[in-house]
Amino acid sequence: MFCTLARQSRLRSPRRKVSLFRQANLDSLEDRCVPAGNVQVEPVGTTLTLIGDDLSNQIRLLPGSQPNEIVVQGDDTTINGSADSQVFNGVESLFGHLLNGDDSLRLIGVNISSETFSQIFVDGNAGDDRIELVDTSIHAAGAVDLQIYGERVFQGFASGTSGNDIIRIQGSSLTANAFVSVRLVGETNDGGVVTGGNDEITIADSNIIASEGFVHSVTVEIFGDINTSTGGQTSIIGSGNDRITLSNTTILASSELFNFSSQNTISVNIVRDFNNVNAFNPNTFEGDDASASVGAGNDTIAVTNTTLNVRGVNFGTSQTSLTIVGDRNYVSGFPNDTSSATIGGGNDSITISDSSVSTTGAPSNGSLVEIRGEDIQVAGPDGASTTSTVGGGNDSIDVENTPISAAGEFAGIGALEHTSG
Ligand SMILES: [Ca+2]
Ligand SMILES: [Ca+2]
Ligand SMILES: [Ca+2]
Ligand SMILES: [Ca+2]
Repeated sequence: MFCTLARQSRLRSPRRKVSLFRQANLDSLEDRCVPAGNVQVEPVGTTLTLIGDDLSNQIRLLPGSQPNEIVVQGDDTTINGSADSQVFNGVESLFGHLLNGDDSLRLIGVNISSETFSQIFVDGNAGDDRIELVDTSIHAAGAVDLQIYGERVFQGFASGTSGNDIIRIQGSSLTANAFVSVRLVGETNDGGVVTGGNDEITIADSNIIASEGFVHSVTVEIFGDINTSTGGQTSIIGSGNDRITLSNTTILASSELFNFSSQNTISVNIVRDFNNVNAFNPNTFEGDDASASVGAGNDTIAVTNTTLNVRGVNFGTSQTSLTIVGDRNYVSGFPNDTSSATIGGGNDSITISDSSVSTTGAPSNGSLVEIRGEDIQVAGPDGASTTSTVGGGNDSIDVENTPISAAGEFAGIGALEHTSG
């Protein structure tokens, strides 16, 4: 899909015996999506802002000679108008908007640490974007907040994009002494159109850890598509063939060093397609028709070789929860107005294997794994017309070799809830 792939595979090719015909094809492919343009990179306090342009920008963020030093390298893309890489010191947070074009932003081997708070926010915007953290370490004494969006589409912004994005956290470490929050979203769509929306979202070989403080909380949210319509809006996402993978990863909230901690929790939520429709129009304070639809697609969610563990003594509660939802339709109606949410058919699969979910250390401990093929909530007053539709297909849910356990002095509850649609 991406120009980067086409380019790299050609560059790595040991032999260059390519027929003229094929050469011409490759060249035309590259011409269509050749990296270009300029990314404006500016430090604002300890935050590095990266703003692309409407061309296909391709940049790498590489480590400098010391922690919190970042080398920004453009690949056929200029940085602040220059073809040379540029070095920035004292970086604790990143804020990126890549705008139109098939953009690539990759952090490779970057090392950031903060005595307070670190936030990494990247929005690929319209286009088929690739956003990656590879072998990267982000640590903060307080909180780490990572948010990556393939695009955030609105009625008048980024609408019409194909939105086939790749978001990948690979071999990386996100750690804090209190809070770690990770939010990876293929697309949010508030009243616009996404023609494709086939996203690949991966967390692999990584550590997401809150420990060594007084309160420990880890939140991971992965959404393929979030379609939100209020009164008067129609939100459309195309095929939505999303692939979401969480593998070989440790997610830990631990108070082992401070046994007077009050709360340790882990919450992991993975939702593939989510339509949220409300016929109330917040601008007019009246009702209006509203609809949201995600097209058919063969989606997969796989959680493999992954550990979710809350541990260490505390005086409050410890809880670990893993929730996986295939299709979620929430519809709220308004009298005399029509609101509908539709998710097309497809052969969807949800797999959890060779993983564990465990909670220990508090007086009361809970471990909950909840898998829902479909999660539907429809509410409407008298006179409202509300519809939720989820297409058919051969869906499968498999849970293999995944112990769920909780143990405590007073209470320990481990549960697996399982509904398929
Ligand atoms: Ca883009
Ligand atoms: Ca761009
Ligand atoms: Ca995008
Ligand atoms: Ca999607």
